[in-house]
Amino acid sequence: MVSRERWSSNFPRWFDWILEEAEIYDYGRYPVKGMGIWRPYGFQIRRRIIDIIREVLDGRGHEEVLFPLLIPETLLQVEKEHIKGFEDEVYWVTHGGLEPLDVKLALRPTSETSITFMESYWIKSYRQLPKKYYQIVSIFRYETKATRPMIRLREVTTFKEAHTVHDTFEDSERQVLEAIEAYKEIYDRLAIPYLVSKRPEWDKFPGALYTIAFDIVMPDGRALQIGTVHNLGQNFTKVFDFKIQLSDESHDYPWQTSYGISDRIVATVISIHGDDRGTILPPNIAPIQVVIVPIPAGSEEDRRLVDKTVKEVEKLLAGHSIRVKVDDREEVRPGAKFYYWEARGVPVRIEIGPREAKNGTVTIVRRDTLEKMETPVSTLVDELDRLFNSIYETLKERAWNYMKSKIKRTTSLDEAKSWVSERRGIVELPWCGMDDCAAQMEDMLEAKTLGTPWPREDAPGMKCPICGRDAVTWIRYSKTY
Ligand code: P5A
Ligand code: ZN
Repeated sequence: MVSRERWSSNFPRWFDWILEEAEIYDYGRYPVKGMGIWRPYGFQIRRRIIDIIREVLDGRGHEEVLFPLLIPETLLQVEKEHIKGFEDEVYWVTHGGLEPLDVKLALRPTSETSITFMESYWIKSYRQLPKKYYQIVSIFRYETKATRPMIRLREVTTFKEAHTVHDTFEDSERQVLEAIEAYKEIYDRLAIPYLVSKRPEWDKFPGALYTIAFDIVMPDGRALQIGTVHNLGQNFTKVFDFKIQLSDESHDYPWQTSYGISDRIVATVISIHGDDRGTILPPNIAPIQVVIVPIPAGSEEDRRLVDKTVKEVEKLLAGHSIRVKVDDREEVRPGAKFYYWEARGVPVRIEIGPREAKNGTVTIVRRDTLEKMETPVSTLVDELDRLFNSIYETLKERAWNYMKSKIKRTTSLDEAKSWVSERRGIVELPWCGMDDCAAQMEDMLEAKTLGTPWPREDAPGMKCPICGRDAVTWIRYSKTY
């Protein structure tokens, strides 16, 4: 049993507590490290998030596909930077039964190689482009940093990977922008804030020209990368000798991008909207949007009236496609039920006692502010509609304000150092653009660089705190997950 923890003061423990308390995800019991189990309540949250991802990508012309889990070593090792980046993270299948395999098979750590290989058969002409594929699958990475539920897994079970092909570099650049817009839309719909950075050369995706990353600040002040968009250039198409016919009849290697998000997006929704009582789910992804708790009191007749009203209200809401649940457990007292559903993040609680039943009203409690109000049943559906909207807006604004308060722009290395070491969030310092200076700042701050603001920002009149030269932009640092 993980004991209840405060969200603000001991976030990692709080996260373990909520996954267990709300029966979202079982982690640490299954006898393979880095692999967790989605329990029914968590699975439903995850499914609704995946629905949003699909809607956003499908709406922007992406096509869903499904590739094999196994990638032969001969494919995986074609792109040199790529295999160098992943070689110490790959799980290998070496046997089929008792027979050693001729060619080792990797459990995909990502699918650039297998997808590019097949695209070279399917795509012959610029007329077929742009092409935008995606799949939502498990990937495997033998992570050596401390594994964590949903956040650093060895089996990433909710890996959405998009892969696109273009006839020109310009079109791949346009695709990077589109991917960033698509991700913003996904995060927005989950009320998740984000900070967009261009990763430094040494931290880009293996095989990419450059990487744009989305980060958020978790409640413990550490940054978590929640998504990345890569321009792959012609790096993969060249090594797979994948050529297409261009509009001027010539032949050339096409251009690619890829972008991914993972289980981390679920971890983020649960965490960023939490408080000491548990999580607070945005109504659009909450498996249960309204829980009705009958308040038993008064005479036998009163109780019957309450029961009848509860059933009527349940039917009314279900009839309007509101995901409603009646908690009619007799052995549990109302107070314990409140606690139970608050931890699970149900956005709205309705209480119905004899007084409400007689008046034709219900008492509504919103999970985000814990405000109480009484509403006539006759206008309840409209009221809930308004409330769901208001809860979403409140969560979003709260999360954005929280993140903004965790980002500090400063010219002083000392101030930056105390900001990150006290786990207060991300710092931004002026930077001359030299890798050496960025690396020195990493050492001095004992923090990782997230890279530079995207879109790019100037730092007029500022000096690099390491070498004293004119700063060309800002650079971000933080303790990270
Ligand atoms: C883009 C999709 C890629 O793999 N290939 C296909 C590209 N990019 S990435 O940055 O390496 O991963 C995409 C996102 O997945 C999350 N992530 C993880 N989540 C949980 N556990 C892990 N071990 C893990 N590794 C990566 C990150 O959010 C990352 O941005
Ligand atoms: Zn410098």
